[in-house]
Order: sequence, then C-alpha cells, then structure tokens
Amino acid sequence: PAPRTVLLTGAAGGVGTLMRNLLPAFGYELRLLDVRPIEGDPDAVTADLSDREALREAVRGVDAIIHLAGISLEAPFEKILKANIEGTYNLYEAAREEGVARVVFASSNHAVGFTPRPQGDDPLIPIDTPRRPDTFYGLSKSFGEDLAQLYWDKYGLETVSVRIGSCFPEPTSVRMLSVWMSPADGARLFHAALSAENVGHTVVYGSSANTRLWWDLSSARALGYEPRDDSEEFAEKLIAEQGELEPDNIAHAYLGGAFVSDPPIWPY
Ligand code: NAI
Ligand code: 15L
Repeated sequence: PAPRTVLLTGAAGGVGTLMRNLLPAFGYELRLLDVRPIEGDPDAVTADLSDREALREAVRGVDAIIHLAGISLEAPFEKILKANIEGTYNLYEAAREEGVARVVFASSNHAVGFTPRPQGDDPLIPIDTPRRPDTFYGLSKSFGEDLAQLYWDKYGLETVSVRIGSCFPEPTSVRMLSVWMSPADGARLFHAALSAENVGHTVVYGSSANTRLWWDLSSARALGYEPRDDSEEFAEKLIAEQGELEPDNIAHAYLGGAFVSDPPIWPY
C-alpha cells in the first residue's frame, strides 16, 4: 500500500516549510519534527536528533520518514558530527526499532561537490560518480548515504537518498541555474521517492529539468519523477547581475560552487 503518514524532520527549515505546504496535496498526512518549535501545529514534535527516546516516539506508526533535519551548511566538525552524523544514526536506529519501511534522506550535491562541473560538450555527471565531499557538511551527507546502504543491506530498511541541488523559491546565483530544484519539482520528487516500489537504497540527484543541467536525472526519473520546471527563465537576469561562470575561478569550477573554498564564500 502507498505510504500515507510521513514524519518530516527539519520541518521548521526552508525546505521543510516548503514541503509541509506542498506535500499534503499528494495525500500525505505529515507529522512534523524540529528542534525549533513550529507555530500553528500543536501536534508538531519539538525535539533534538540527539534525543533517542523522542525519536522513537516520533517515528512510531509512520509509514515513512523524510529526513531533512540537521545542519545545512558548513560548520565546525564537532557540530556536524553531533547533528548530522550521530543525529542521522539516531534516526535510523529509531526507524529500525519501530519497523519504519522507508526513509527519504536529504543528501546534497556537496557529497560530490569536488567533482568538476561539466563544461562545453562534457557528459552529464552520472549518479555513480565517486563521492568527493567539499566540506565536513558534504562528508556528513556521504556518511548518510553509506548509513542508508548499510540499513538496506542489513535490515531491509529502504532509502532514497536525494542529492539536492539548490531548493529555494528561485535560483539566486548563476551556478544555481544548473542545480536548482523548484519547490514544486521538489515535492514531485519526494512523492516519487515515497511511492515508487522496491527502491532498496537508490541515490538520485534532486533538481528541475534545467537547460544548464550538470547531472544525470535518470535514476530520479526511474522512480517516476517527471520534473516540470526549468531555471532558464531566470538566466538572463542572473547573468546580467553576476556574469557567466568562469573556468578559471575555483568557485565556478566544481559542482559544489564556493563550498570548495575554505571557508566557503557567498554567492555559491
Ligand atoms: P535549514 O537549515 O533551513 O533547515 C534544517 C532544519 O533542521 C532547521 O529547521 C533546524 O532547526 C533543524 N535541525 C538542525 N539540527 C537539528 C537537530 N539536531 N535536531 C532537530 N532538528 C534540527 O535547511 P534546508 O535548506 O531546509 O535543508 C533541509 C535539508 O536538506 C538539510 O538536511 C540540508 O542539508 C538538505 N539540503 C538542502 C538544500 C537546499 O537547497 N536547501 C540542498 C542540499 C541539501
Ligand atoms: C546545500 O546543501 C545547502 O543546504 C543549501 O543551503 C545550498 O547551499 C545548496 O546546498 C547549494 O549547493 O546551493
């Protein structure tokens, strides 16, 4: 049967707020969790990913989990370790103990951020490109993908790991023209990831069907995802403001944009 009740972790964040508005139209009943209180939903769970008892209670009875909670940018290793590495482990343990069938894991392009971006006629980056994290943040997403593989192989807990590009209402940099995932396409992709059958552990890139796309969306399409948006309508304005990407600029040369520099610099 199709999943109905879904726990959305990180529900107070940017993507969480977009998704809690968009996903109910696909028929899901959402349970929300975040360390920050969520106004307007008295049933929302306010809990930290370090609280294993709270996680067990929060996952009890749900059909699936969309795991967005965590630190979403580069940060000191100790913080990434606690929120993203230990936190994701704690969530998977709770899911395993409570028999939750599937997780949709918000991975990131920064798990492969040191991959050179395609230029000219270069082929699109395949989904099985070697992982090359560009930050401790990207490293934590690489860990999450491996954790997901372990829980599938050992316990039969399914995951779709979505290497999200940039999910914001609009792209705000020239790089984002290539990696942008419109919120509406994001909801379509999360729906496909929740409802496709027999996913085992599947890794997909998460973006719209952008004219300037850098990666291969076929593993996402194989789940039934049909993107409808394209960032190209924003291209003229962004390029006029920021100029084209330059091959010699280190912040323009890799998938991860300016996350590859130390420290990461805006705009990425
Ligand atoms: P965000 O930073 O706006 O939201 C993350 C949420 O997680 C926040 O509401 C925060 O309070 C919560 N959180 C942080 N630590 C927590 C903890 N220890 N326990 C419970 N909750 C905690 O990030 P955003 O942009 O919404 O991203 C959501 C997820 O998607 C993140 O995992 C991020 O790494 C991933 N992602 C997002 C991309 C984007 O374009 N927005 C791109 C690639 C990945
Ligand atoms: C991410 O992983 C971040 O969470 C998000 O804030 C954006 O920076 C995005 O990647 C990006 O690469 O643009």
